[in-house]
Amino acid sequence: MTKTNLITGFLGSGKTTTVLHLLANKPQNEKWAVLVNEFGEIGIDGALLADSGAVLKEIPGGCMCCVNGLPMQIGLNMLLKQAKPDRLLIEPTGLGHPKQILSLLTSDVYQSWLTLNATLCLLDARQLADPRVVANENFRDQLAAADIIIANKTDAYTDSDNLALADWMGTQDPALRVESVSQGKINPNLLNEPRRNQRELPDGQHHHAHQSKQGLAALSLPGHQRWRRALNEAGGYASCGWIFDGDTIFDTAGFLDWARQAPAERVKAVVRIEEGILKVNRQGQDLKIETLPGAPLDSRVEIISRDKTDWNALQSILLKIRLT
Ligand SMILES: Nc1nc2c(ncn2[C@@H]2O[C@H](COP(=O)(O)OP(=O)(O)OP(=O)(O)O)[C@@H](O)[C@H]2O)c(=O)[nH]1
Ligand SMILES: [Mg+2]
Repeated sequence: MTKTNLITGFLGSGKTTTVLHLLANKPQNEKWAVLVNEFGEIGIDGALLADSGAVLKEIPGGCMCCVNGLPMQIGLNMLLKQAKPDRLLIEPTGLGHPKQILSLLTSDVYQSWLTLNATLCLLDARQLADPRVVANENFRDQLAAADIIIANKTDAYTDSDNLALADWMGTQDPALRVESVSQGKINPNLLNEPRRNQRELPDGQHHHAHQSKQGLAALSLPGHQRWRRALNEAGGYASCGWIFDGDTIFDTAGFLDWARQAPAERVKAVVRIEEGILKVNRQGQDLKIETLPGAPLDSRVEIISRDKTDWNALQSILLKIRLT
């Protein structure tokens, strides 16, 4: 039986950071797996989680309910039945609704394969001050479906964020466990807490543009194409992702300027630069930049925005800052 936890939380709240922290503290003799589903079609979290010591399966392109059909189940089956991990961490997209994935995990098919432990929901309390986030059904239902709330990014909270968090907690069941952390540094023992939450959730927003989906096809670059892009749109958010071939090298300073200035909630990238690999992860003003030696198989860039964005203008700059 694979001990399984769902790590939920709204867009950019720190799910992948938390998963990386947990993997860094994994007991050496245990085999862990991570299933990650992203809103964007290109899929960057897999690259951010690469080489972190887990068996990784990435399902890009939408919320779990849309991929609930085949890719999600194939990914889950592959991990459980072939990899047979001791533990499985599932990171659904921050823009998705938790109901379908929870129903799938508690369905008969998986009862002899996994034990569903506590669902941990990451919360960036600064988002409680954003009416558009608070009104978002996915944001609310992720919190409602959780067993433990992880108030993350406490290093960045102001007094009013702390007050907003205390006010929000005042509206919840007093028994609800809330842990405050930064950089997702939770106590790994939280993964052993049981799943107790039995709340009936509504079905959730389902205004997805299924017909525009390109699904897993967007992951590869056919023929001699140097680059391509893929779009996704759902629940008031839109994403544009680009994938470039392995020979494409970006100008480091130019790329960092582009990533800092792009008018978007979220910018994620793993690209090739002259010095090696550049990883960029931006949520609002939170920005993480890493450089690593080596060359990635391809370069991937993804932007998520809730306001109308001129993707072509962003794209033309991106194309100009290529060195090759
Ligand atoms: N200031 C601050 N930034 C943080 C903290 N934890 C994570 N971040 C930053 O927040 C951004 C988003 O973190 P991720 O872990 O990628 O968030 P996520 O929930 O996986 O994002 P999505 O998968 O896109 O929904 C990154 O730039 C992180 O470096 C924290 O405790 N404090
Ligand atoms: Mg993530």
